[in-house]
Amino acid sequence: MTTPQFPPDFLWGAATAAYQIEGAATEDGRGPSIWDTFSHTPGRTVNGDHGDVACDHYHRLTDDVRLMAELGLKSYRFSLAWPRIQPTGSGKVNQAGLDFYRRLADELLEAGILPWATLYHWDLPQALEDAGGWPARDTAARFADYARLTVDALGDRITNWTTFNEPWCSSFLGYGSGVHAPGVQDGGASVRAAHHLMLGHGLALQAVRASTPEVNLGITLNLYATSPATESDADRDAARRIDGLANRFFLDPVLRGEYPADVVEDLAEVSDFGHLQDGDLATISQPLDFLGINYYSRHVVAAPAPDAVKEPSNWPGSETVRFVHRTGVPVTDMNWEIDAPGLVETLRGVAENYPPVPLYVTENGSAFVDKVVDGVVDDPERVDYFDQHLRACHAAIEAGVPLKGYFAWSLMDNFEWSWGYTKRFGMVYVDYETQARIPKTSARWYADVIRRNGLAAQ
Ligand code: PNW
Repeated sequence: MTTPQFPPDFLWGAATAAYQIEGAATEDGRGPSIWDTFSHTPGRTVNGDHGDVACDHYHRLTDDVRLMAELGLKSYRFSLAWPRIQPTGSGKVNQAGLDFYRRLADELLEAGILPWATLYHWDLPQALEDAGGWPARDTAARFADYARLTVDALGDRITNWTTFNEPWCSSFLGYGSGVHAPGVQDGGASVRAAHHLMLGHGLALQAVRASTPEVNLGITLNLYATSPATESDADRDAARRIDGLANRFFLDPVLRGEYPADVVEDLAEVSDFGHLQDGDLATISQPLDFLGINYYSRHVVAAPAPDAVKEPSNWPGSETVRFVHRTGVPVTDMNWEIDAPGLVETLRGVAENYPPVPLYVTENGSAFVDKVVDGVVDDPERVDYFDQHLRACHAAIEAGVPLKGYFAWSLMDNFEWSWGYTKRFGMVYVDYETQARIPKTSARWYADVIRRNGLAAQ
């Protein structure tokens, strides 16, 4: 019988992102972002869903913080909408935008909850996209300005800041396959976007440290356990490619100041890296105070079929690699395989192969079809998902991984990007008609875990 206990200062949290929950898309001077444009373009999201209202969190902040306090959260990870703070992405600050996040931080602190802020969770001001977006180098400089002025304004009460959430998604989903905003399908542009996102991260670290040196700074990457479908050389090469693009293409520049040579070679047809300038990799690899890892699943991959045709893809240069499902492995409502050992593998992989840095799981969670029955939402599959993955976190800590905290994705059901409101990741159910919040069984369960600082006997 095991009853895993976590270290006394382990940071228990839950996460959300601005566009997914706030709503109030045109209020108090907020400018349009690429996600407003994208979601209002017919055919881009399921049912044409958009974030105009979402969970109406912008107007329900006080109630939502009370809910977090009831769950006993030690920390809350949220993102700031750049277009609330700089409606066109540069120049004059919109005071009302900063005020909203100042109020959020104050209410959290009042409730004893540590604010954990992300500066960019995908809502690029549309004006900056019109000027070239992430494939354009100047966007990195605009981001550093926004980061500096925001942390200058709020760094007295928010001490933990993440530059970017998942640059893999912003670059390869946004500019490669186009399934995310801005919906561009151009492999070369996606590689430039990835570089400029990382450059923006490095420039922001420099700018913020020069101006508000006392805050902790990091970045969040979405990492995947990756394995070949069989032990054949061809499948193993496919796995190397996908591990390269999903994981090492971001980890290596940020933590080691270099691009992985094999991935650069895989990308040769797509990009000559002419956008890479002297000094960029030194800028990108500024020391971090922490690394955030979002973990959801494992990629199991196989060599391309002989007749495979290249199409716009999340995987530039490796467009035809096949993603397979193992038989008998359960999946979530996203059709993502549930693979908790992959989280141990991922955490150990980072801890063992890169310079030491405190780690946080900044997202982990699952979508399932939830139903309200007699006012109750029972979600045993989600409880089981969290339980397995927290056991994985515990195993990683036992193995010596410097894992300092865990944020469940998500605090509440929300706008799941191109899936709109059809996928529910929350521990709290949201009725989008009434905006009622109903804590699911998993929320009660998580509150118990936090209270005990550990898991129950198994
Ligand atoms: C992450 N993929 O997104 C995001 O950080 C969240 O905003 C999101 O709600 C959550 O995971 C659940 O999806 C991802 O296609 C979206 O591999 C797509 C992918 C990965 C992460």
